[in-house]
Amino acid sequence: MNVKLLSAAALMAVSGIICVNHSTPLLAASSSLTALDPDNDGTIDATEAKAAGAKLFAKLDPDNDGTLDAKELSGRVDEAALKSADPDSDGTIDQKEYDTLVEVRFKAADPDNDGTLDDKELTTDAGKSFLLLVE
Ligand SMILES: [Ca+2]
Ligand SMILES: [Ca+2]
Ligand SMILES: [Ca+2]
Repeated sequence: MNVKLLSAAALMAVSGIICVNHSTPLLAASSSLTALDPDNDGTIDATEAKAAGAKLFAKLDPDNDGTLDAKELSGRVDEAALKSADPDSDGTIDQKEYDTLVEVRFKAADPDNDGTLDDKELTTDAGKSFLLLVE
């Protein structure tokens, strides 16, 4: 086999790999991403994050009094985070404070600053912290 044939074979192999990746994007995406990505573009944008956050907020607040306390947020927001997310210091997080917290964690999980979270960004520690607020 001469060099030209070899490189042609390598090229075919590479394009074959790319084709496989393109045909299976949904299999590669995490279930989190799929669930949080209604427009199905493979990333979570700020609007989708806010909508998912509002949905979880309602789920965590079954008595519908509009606030979440430390107990309702346990495992998602620790004491220190709750304090910093509670500027009116009433010990609970209301929907507006929750929105802000989602926004803060969204930005922290978006180091490339393109305004969206992709599958890779969601697997980082910051990404996981963000997911705790939206699913
Ligand atoms: Ca999306
Ligand atoms: Ca509050
Ligand atoms: Ca990003």
